[in-house]
Amino acid sequence: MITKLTRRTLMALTAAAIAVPAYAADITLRMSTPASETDQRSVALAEVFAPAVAGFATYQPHYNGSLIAQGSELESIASGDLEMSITSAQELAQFFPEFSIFATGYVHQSAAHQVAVFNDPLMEPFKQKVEDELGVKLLAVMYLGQRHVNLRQSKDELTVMTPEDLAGVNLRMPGTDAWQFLGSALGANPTPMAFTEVYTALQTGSVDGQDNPLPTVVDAKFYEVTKQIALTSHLVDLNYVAFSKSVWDGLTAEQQATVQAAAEAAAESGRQAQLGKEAELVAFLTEQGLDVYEPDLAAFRSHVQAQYAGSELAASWPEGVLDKINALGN
Ligand code: KDO
Repeated sequence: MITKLTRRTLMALTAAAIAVPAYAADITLRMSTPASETDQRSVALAEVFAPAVAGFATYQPHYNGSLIAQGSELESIASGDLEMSITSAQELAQFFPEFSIFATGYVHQSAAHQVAVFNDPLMEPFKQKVEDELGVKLLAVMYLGQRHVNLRQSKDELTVMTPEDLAGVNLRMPGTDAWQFLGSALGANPTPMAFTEVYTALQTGSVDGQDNPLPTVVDAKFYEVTKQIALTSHLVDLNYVAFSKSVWDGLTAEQQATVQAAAEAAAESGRQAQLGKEAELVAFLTEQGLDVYEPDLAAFRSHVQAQYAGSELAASWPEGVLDKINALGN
């Protein structure tokens, strides 16, 4: 949990970083992510973003959390030690609790809904706060996909139809409050763990399962060490292309426009690729011997929504924003 002191320290660091503008002629954009090089968001940034900005900046990606540990990327951008990351609403909620609204189960309905929300005026105060207080610009929304429950147990050993079936299941979730809340809201026993540790934890049985979209289950090879996927679709998950404001402020207006367009184009390319993979991977996973099936979605939705209603997280959501998000959906 980030303390108020830490947040004040970060704001001071950010102010210091902003005071030293980057030189637009020779810019290296270090990007750190826990994702692999073959993750569709990584591919999109390398193949679409990097060439678009190559005239004035060198894009330098670092994968698998090899430069900065998962969850520390925003602090690193704020302190001037990193230029870019693929951040999450859950990570932003560590600094600004109201971001938990975008990390809440069964709120976003689709990739298109995410884009509509990100481009809507409702998002402006959220973006502005991150920029002003953390020195991070959120350039575009990336689609990670529909998260599902992926377990070591076979379906014969444990069939997951309702949240009650997850009672006592040690479900790895990423290590922030918003993620842990979601794990509990699903009915499971959430265990915080960095993404890069998950394969081994599943292999050795130190957790019973994890939740991620199908393309991640395949890319990270979690299917090798698990036996079933209950298609709970509990979170249509997103990330943001996060960019250092101090670097941004050192760019010319034309370069800023190029960076902005490049981030949006990469996000769109990654979104289409990820949607394509989601559509085809049930067949692949079934061929690998996993049981992939749909539980009682109404039971999961109503249980999860009931956990958020009246919660401390929900108390941080600005008045009327949930209604606006819902109105932008179906
Ligand atoms: C994960 O740790 O499960 C997660 O899916 C959380 C996302 O916000 C994102 O950071 C992602 O990992 C990494 O990019 C690895 O795919």
